[in-house]
Amino acid sequence: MAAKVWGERWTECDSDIARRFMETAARKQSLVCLAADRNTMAGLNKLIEQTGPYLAALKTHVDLIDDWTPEAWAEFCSKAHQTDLLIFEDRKFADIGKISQNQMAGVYDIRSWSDLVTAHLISGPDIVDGLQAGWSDVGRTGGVLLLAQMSSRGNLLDSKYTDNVVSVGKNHPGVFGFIGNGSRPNELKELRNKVGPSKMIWTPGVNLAIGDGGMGQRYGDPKEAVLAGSDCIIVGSGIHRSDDCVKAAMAYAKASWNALLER
Ligand code: S5P
Repeated sequence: MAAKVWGERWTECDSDIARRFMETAARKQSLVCLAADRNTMAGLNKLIEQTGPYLAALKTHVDLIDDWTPEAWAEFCSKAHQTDLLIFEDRKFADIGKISQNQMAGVYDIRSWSDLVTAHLISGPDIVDGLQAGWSDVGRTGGVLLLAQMSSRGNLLDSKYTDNVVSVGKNHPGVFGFIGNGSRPNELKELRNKVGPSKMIWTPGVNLAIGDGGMGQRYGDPKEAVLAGSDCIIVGSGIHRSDDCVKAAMAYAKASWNALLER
């Protein structure tokens, strides 16, 4: 099933974690990664219990949570794993390699529960090795998503910067894939051409409603993003701010899955 729907992404893929994601997505018929941007443990637990069956991955911002404790977090992560979700901590690491390795530990101990993390490449390629060393310090493996584009207006990731990120990440085994801008299908198409078929492109900045978000967030249509080359739509407020989160999660799952079949 996964091989058939994912086509060359499956055959060219160089990552076990990406294969896991593609299998989950095919089984659940959803390319949705939920951006679980709620600030209480109760809110997060409720959200994952309701929407888990319609998601292919879970994205967290662990430092947003007011009542965070290691125990409550462990329980939340085990709930995510029971629903077969990769856990993606959107930490946007940006420091030198050694400090990034150490930041994988600390109070939140991200290395022990995350399968994926985001990083900016602004400090140079050693950040990827630093993050990989973080996982290997606790005998785990994970993948790095490099920010090649962003969805927010006025961001400084211009096309030359994108090219540099892609040329470092494209052949790096520690790089799971790239964050692309889901709000601009044309930019995304260009990114897919640069990246080729072997790495993932995951895209925030998508919403089924028309119009942009607050504070400079730009939105595009999830179907257009997948047709342009996105492998996973990252959806936050479109689901967690909806009056009916389950219905919303199902709608994003359907839109993304149908778009993959069309692609
Ligand atoms: O360029 C980006 C990169 C990311 S990872 N733009 C983004 O919005 N994100 C993240 O995606 C952001 O941190 C948030 O968690 C999510 C988008 O949420 P939404 O509510 O706008 O859908």
